[in-house]
Amino acid sequence: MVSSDTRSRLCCSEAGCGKSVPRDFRGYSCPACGNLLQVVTDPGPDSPERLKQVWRERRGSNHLLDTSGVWRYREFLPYAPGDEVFSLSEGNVPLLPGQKTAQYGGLERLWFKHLGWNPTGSFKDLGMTVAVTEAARRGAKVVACASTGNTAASMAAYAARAGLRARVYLPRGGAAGPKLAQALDFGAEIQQVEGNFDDALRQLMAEPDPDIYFLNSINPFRIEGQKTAIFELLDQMDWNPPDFIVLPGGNLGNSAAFGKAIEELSAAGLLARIPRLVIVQAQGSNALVRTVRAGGRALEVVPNPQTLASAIRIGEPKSWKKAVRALRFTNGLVLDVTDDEIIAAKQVLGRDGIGSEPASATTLAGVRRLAAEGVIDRSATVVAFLTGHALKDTDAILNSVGRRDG
Ligand code: AN7
Repeated sequence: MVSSDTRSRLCCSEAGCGKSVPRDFRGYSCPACGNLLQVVTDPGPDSPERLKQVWRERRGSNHLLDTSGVWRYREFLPYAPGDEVFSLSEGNVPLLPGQKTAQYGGLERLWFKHLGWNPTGSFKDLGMTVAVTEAARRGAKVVACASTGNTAASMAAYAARAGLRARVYLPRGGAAGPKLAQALDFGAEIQQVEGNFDDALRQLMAEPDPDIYFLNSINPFRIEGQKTAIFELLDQMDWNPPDFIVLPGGNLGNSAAFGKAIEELSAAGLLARIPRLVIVQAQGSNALVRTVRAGGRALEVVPNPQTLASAIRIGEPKSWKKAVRALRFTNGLVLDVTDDEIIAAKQVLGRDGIGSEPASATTLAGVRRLAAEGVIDRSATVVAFLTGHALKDTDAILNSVGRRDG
C-alpha cells in the first residue's frame, strides 16, 4: 500500500465534469465520463514573490532535487520524498538566441529553448522523472509505452534507474534507429508492431496485465513533469512572459502540459500576462489542425498519418481535448507545415549551430509562416521549443543533404 497524500489528487480534465479521485486511483481516465485525468496539487501558502525567490536560490544548490530542472519546481508537483525520486538531473536547458534563424523566421529576435539537451536527448525526460517515480511509489514492476521512439528511450532510462522492467511498443520502421538503440542500451524489451504509432498504442492498451503501469502521455504524472519546461523558461526570462510560445504537436501531451502550466502559473499570480501557445503539426499528421477547423468538439482522425518527422507521425492524438483547452485558455493558434518547410527550417537551425531532429524544426517553420502572414509581429517576443536532439535522426540529415540549401 502506498502512503496517502492529501496535497495532490486526480481530477477529470473536463471542466464540466470535475470528478475527483485520490492520487492512488488505478486508471488514466475519469470513472464518471471517460475523459483523461489530470493531477491537481495544492502549491501551498507561499506568495508568488517567495516562490520565485526559492526557485532562484535552488539553482545554486547541490541538493539532488534542486539540481533537477523538474523537481526544483516541486511545489507544483505531486509530492515525493527526496530519496524516492528517480532523476537524471533533467531540465536545466538554456534559452538560446537565434541569429540566422531570427532573420529566416522574419523576426527581430527569436529564442529557442532546446529540450533535446536533456539526458536522453528529448523533452520526454521531464515527464519520465515524475511518472517513473510515481510508478515506483505505486509498487509497479513493469512500465510500458507505445512510442515513435523518444518516449521509449526516455522511459527505458528512468525505468533502469528505478529497477523496473521496461516494455516498449514501436511501429515497425516508424522509430528512428538511434532511438531504438537507446531503448536497447537501457535494457528495454522491444515489441515491434505492424502499423503506425496509433496501432502500437492500441495494442499496448489492450494488454491484459493489470500490473503494467502505462507511461504514455495519457499518464497524468508525465504531464506534471513536462509542465516544468514552462516554469524554467519563465524563471530564465525573469518572469516576463513572451508573447508567443511555439511547440510541435504530435500526441499533444506536451501541448496539454504547457497549457496546464500556464493555467496554474496564472492562477498562482506568477504570470503578468498570458503567452499565446502556437502548436505546429506536420501537414500529413495534422489531426489537431483539422479538429480545430471543424469546431473543436470531436477529434478529426488522420487514418494514415505521413511525414518525414517520424516523431510526430501520429493520427489520433490522445490529448486532443487538453490541447484544445490549452488553445482556448491562451488564445492560441494551431497550424501545419509541409515536410519541405520542416527540412528547410532544420537546415537554417543547423547554420545557427543548433542541431535538432525534424519534429523540432516545425516550430521555426511555423514561426516563419505566421510572421509572413502578419499574425506574429516582427517585434514580438517569441520562444520556439526544440524537443529532440539532432543525433536522434541522422538519416533525416543525410537524406536531405543537397536537397535544399537553407
Ligand atoms: C522530438 O516518443 O510521441 O505532442 O512516442 O519525439 O507531446 O506527442 C514523440 C513525440 C515532438 C510531439 N517532438 O510531442 C513518442 C512521441 C519530438 C517528439 C513530439 C514528439 P507530443
